[in-house]
Amino acid sequence: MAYEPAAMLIATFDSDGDALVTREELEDGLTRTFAAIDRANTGTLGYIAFADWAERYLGDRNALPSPFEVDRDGDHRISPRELQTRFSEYFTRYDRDRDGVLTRAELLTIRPRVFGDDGPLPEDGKKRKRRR
Ligand SMILES: [Ca+2]
Ligand SMILES: [Ca+2]
Repeated sequence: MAYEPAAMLIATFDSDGDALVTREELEDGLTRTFAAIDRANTGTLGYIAFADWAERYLGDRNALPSPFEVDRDGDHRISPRELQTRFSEYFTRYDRDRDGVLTRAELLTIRPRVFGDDGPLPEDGKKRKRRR
């Protein structure tokens, strides 16, 4: 069992301590992390600043999501909306029972241990189509 970096970050956004994360808590939490890195208040983060964000909040500069998948319009800047959109997708993927709330169990990734199989790739491990 493991927590993906994005799942770990989402878990920290539980602001009322009930160990559940709502979409509202997710949005508020992301807004706070964005503002903490965007100290100059420019409104967007370049890829270097995004790596700073990832290092601080995901634990590693190369942790997923990558800037390439977050930067939907490809302008090499990460806007708050782009960050919210990417994490909204994570929320949808993790919310297995579709009740709009993430439990710790839903955030946990359980990888079956099968010999010769390194487990299912998370959705984000595969190449994603840029746009549909
Ligand atoms: Ca962008
Ligand atoms: Ca749920």
